[in-house]
Amino acid sequence: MSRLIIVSNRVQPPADTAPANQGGLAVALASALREHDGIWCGWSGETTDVFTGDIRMQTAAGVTTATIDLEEQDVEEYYNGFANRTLWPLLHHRTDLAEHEREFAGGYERVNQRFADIFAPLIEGDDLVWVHDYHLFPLGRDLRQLGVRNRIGFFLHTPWPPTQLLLSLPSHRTLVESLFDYDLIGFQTEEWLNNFEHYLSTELGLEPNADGEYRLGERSFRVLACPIGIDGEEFAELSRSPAARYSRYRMKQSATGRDLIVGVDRLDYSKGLEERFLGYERFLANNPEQHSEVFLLQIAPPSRGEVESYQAIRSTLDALSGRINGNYADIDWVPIRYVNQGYPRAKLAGIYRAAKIGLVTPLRDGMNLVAKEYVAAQDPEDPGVLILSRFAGAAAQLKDAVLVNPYSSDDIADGISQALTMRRGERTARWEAMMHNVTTENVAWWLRRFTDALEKRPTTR
Ligand code: GDG
Repeated sequence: MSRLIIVSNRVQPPADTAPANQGGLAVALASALREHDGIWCGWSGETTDVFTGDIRMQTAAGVTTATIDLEEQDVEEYYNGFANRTLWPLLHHRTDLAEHEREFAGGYERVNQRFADIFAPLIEGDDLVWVHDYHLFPLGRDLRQLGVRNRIGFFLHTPWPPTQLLLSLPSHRTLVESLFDYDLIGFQTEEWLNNFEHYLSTELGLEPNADGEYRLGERSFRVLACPIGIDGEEFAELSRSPAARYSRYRMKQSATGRDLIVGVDRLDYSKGLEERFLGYERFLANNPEQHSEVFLLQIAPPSRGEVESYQAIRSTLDALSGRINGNYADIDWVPIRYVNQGYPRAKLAGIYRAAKIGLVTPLRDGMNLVAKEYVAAQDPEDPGVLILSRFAGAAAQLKDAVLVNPYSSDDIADGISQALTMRRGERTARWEAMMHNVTTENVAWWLRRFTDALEKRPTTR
């Protein structure tokens, strides 16, 4: 089996030294690297006064990482700038929030070039190179210019937007043309893939050839819809671990017989938190008899706090949760517990298991791993109900969730009522179907499908 060189913006330390709030993607990539020998390359998350290009190589928990530090200006222009102020909102259909600044685009190009210069020498023989996410769209092109001829694949974790929205990006054509230096491009769902193919067809006049390739001059790629999964068995086991049991016990104690509705999301406008709070408020308004019977626990660790739109969402949510609690709380009941910190995974697993409802309502999401984790953590004898936005990539697989339109407060409110009154037989039937998906289309399946497809591409470079 070929070695796997993974490149992503951030490299998280392997599991045994990981911060407690390590996310699902980090866990997924680390397990990919344990299976294939290889190296995980990217930014350390640290800054330096002057870029030196020194690589820090580390091996821990069976995973080798290669990291570099970036300059403040790099972080400002590439990460906070082009990646998170321009691309992220655009990819999530928020053209209103996307900022188009020349220096952001310049910093993005510079950092991608730096990644290529520094990491290209680590690529050997028949290594497979797998580039991740929107921070690194042009990296394939930059690696080719340095003479890398290995197979290189790219996977996009976010949605790919409809063509009319993408056209608002001044450099849309350069960006898409640079993708032809990859051999394989993966998307989370058919929908994002279809949007991409629509662009290729309408803007570049391209259709796939008989081999299913898109070709531009000498360069060609294949495309694949390949939804990311979690390690469902491992997460289910984690939810039964002593740490999770203790967390579930604590949660149940503090719930004092009330039904828990849980939400867990990075504090991000794409996650639909404001709309979720409004939907819950509508539920409270429509169901006075349910007051004191339920509560919503929203865990929302802050992210990208340097970006203004993230500061704005934070103050909106502070105000909204304050208003709802102010209007509805009683001396012994608070309708929303809203916390801005991360928790260890085992603790989270116990909280998911204690919750009667998992409320996952992003306005747009590439996949959404929280939905899958919530399913995996349920007690098979008495599972809770997943309420899921139809606009999350995960909705294409988790069809037995209660699917809602996250923009509609009524829809969210009705979903909560439906879930709270759902009989055990229906809950179990829905959960079994979803659990089957979570454990079969799991992270190992995702990894294998992508790397197999990449390995099968003929070497033409
Ligand atoms: C991007 C795409 C796609 C959250 N809070 C805590 C915590 N988390 C973990 C969750 C989950 C992960 O972070 C979040 O994953 P999501 O998939 O929900 O969302 P993004 O961060 O936006 O991820 C998304 C994903 O990439 C993978 O392709 O699904 O669509 O946007 O694993 O559990 N983990 C811990 N404590 C927390 O407080 N330990």
